[in-house]
Amino acid sequence: MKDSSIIEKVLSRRVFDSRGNPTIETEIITKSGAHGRAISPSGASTGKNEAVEIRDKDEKFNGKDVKRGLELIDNEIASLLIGRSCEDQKAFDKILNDYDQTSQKKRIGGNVSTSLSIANYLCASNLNKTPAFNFYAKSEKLKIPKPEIQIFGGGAHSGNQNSFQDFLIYPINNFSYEQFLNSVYNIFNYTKEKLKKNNNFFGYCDEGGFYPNKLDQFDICEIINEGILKSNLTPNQDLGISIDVAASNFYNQGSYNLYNDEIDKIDLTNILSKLINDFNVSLIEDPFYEEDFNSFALLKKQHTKSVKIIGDDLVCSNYDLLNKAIRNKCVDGIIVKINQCGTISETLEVIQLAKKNNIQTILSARSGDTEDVFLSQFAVAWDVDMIKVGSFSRSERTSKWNELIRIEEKLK
Ligand code: 2PG
Ligand code: MG
Repeated sequence: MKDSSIIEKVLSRRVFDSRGNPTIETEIITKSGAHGRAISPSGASTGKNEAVEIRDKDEKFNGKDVKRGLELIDNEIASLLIGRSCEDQKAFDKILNDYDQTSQKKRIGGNVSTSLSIANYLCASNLNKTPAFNFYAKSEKLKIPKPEIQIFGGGAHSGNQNSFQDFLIYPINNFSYEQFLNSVYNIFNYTKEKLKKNNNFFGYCDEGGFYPNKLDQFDICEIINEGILKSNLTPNQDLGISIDVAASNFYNQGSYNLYNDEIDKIDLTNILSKLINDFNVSLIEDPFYEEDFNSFALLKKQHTKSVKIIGDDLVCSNYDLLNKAIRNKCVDGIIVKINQCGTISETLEVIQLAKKNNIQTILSARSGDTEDVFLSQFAVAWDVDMIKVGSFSRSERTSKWNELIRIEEKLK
């Protein structure tokens, strides 16, 4: 073990995320002064099988404070990490998991482990004087993954104003990153003007996209299609439309409450089929309740040629659940979120398993995110297929799109 890689200090503090909620920031510093710092993001429409956050549940910050997690780091975990090498990420993450000993990080807290694990990874990259986008790179030829950018938001991110959670666009054609961002700018602004003109503008959701009033999923997709055409592009040829249904959010005991209508999974399948057939939707995330593997598989089979089915809450970046989804032919791709499993090592294992089985990987931010840009860097280093960090407004979102602009410059 190089002396310079030995961890000397583990610092922690309470900071605030993009919803203004408390969250954990940690710093890992080695003897030689190498340094990594990371903030834990936080989801709102969380999957049942995610690593759980530990929060204080007392009066302060409406029960959302993270003091207990900070005390855990300072009083118990820091001493387990100090004196170890930051360069052995697996050993570092094993210490966190050995301390925890639960299946969902209930003891250590997914928010504690995520922040520490990422800070350590960034520290090792700093020690090696290698930018994080190139650190332990998984491909010879680094590239910017396809971005998925939100135009409309909904579900848990908008006070449930509209039922589906995300309506996004992504490049199909061989666009440069710059060209794609230019079209997103046009479509985003076209949408804003159109909503205002028709009195449908209600607000901005947690990830910076619009949420309208009096518009359903078909109206919303209609506007996105119009926006694409107005930018002299063709839906389904140049740009794809994708949806995160986040169906668990409006599911209750066998039925789905869509815009206050109780419907069953057959009705929901019909709605999704219409979006695929008539509204150019070509990528659908979490179309059904997170435990309904069969319905995922059925929809995938019905529309094999025209749509890709993506699992987020279904898989929760969990190795065993991904294996189950692969066995049951449920998905073409998965959302990967570091804090769903809680460490870098587990995230990389999931990505590896996905790649081995030809499953697309989409690295994703959370709806409560921060100014940190490590996600853009990791997306390039880990050679994921796509990246999804929200919309084209709010700095915790644009910071990540902007970081990809900087990385692209360096890759030329
Ligand atoms: C999702 C994410 C990010 P949340 O469902 O894909 O959009 O939302 O972070 O609230 O789980
Ligand atoms: Mg999702």
